[in-house]
Amino acid sequence: HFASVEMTPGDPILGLTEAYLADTRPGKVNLGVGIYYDEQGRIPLLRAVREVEQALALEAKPRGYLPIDGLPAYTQATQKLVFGADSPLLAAGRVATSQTIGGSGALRIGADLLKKVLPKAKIAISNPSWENHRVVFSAAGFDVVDYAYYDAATHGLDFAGMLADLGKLEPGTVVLLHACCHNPTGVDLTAEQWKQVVALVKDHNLLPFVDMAYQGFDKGIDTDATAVRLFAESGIESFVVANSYSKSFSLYGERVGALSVVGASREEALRVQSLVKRTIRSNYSSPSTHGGALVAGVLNSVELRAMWEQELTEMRERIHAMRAGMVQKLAASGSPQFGFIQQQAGMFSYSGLSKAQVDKLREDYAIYAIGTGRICVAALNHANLDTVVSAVAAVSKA
Ligand code: PLP
Ligand code: TYF
Repeated sequence: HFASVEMTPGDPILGLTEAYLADTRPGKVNLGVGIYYDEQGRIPLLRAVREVEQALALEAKPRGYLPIDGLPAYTQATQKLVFGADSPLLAAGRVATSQTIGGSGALRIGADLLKKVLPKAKIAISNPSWENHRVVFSAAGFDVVDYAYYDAATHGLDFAGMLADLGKLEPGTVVLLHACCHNPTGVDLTAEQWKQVVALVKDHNLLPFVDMAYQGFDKGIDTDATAVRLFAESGIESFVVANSYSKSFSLYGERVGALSVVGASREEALRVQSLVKRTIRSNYSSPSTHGGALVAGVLNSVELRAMWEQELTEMRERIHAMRAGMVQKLAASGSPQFGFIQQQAGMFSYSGLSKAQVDKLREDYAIYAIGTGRICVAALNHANLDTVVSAVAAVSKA
């Protein structure tokens, strides 16, 4: 039956981790995959999460099925985090939120939902974007086009190009926007630029699909949700948000995310939610119990929520410190051209290193980065920073 199956190319990011793990050189550094590591180079288990986990273990609850759209304590807390506790949209009952299998699951359920509602619509993603955006929306049957985003000359945003491209899209086109900490570039919009994008999207009757996988990783929980809050205030009838707790709770493998669909009214949101549930049912029936219980346990406790916010702040500030340290040390090593790394936000930086330079980093220095030049600055620490800096300085002079 499977004789005709050919090898399908694997995920280049996850494939790089396999190569890294197989590397026996001491002092190797993995700047490939987007995971936050602490100062000791470990994936943290947050203190607030551990508290809930210990309490859950003592309770030893039975594991029945969750509702198709997840744990209500989880989806309600998620809505408040994403839209703001005082959001008029929430008060009006216009947001339909479902627990999903990570942010990736939210993207896929959202894609399947939109394909049913708008079968002819295309989706526009940034150039470049997280490669899985193309993979997921193509798999759901979408024609994927792109809009200008990154300007290699400035290592910043091509805002004029972005507005021009968005302005050319047909009404009804879905526009995928990264809320903050753009993956892979680290280049974000200012609040002022978001206002212009929101106005354009509204004017041209485009459908925004906001992907928020890094809330709290740049400036803070509310500031990082500026795009969502501006769409909410804009009077736009409908938009979609996928959010993920993988990074903000350091719960990668628990697969915790959510899909929120904003409708024109409470009644419309209820109808949309019934279709979302049908879509989830036809994919995987219902989400898993443990990860959602952890996040809900933290967000619904005043004390644990404060503890989590403190830990999130520590992660964010550590990333900022590593960016600053890298830029400063590179300048001191005779490579002052990397100042832009400090302006970029979140876990990633498009370093401007070429494919040949990235290959040299891996082959000669056991430092792993993505071929596009993307590095994960959240994997830097005081023990590996000097190694990385001297290698980057060496390959950029060669
Ligand atoms: N969206 C973006 C931009 C991401 O970088 C990620 C990273 O993993 C995701 C979505 C998916 O999140 P999750 O790991 O929760 O599926
Ligand atoms: O971009 C990254 O590195 C993260 C993690 O198929 C990731 O978003 C990478 C690839 C993938 C799933 C998650």
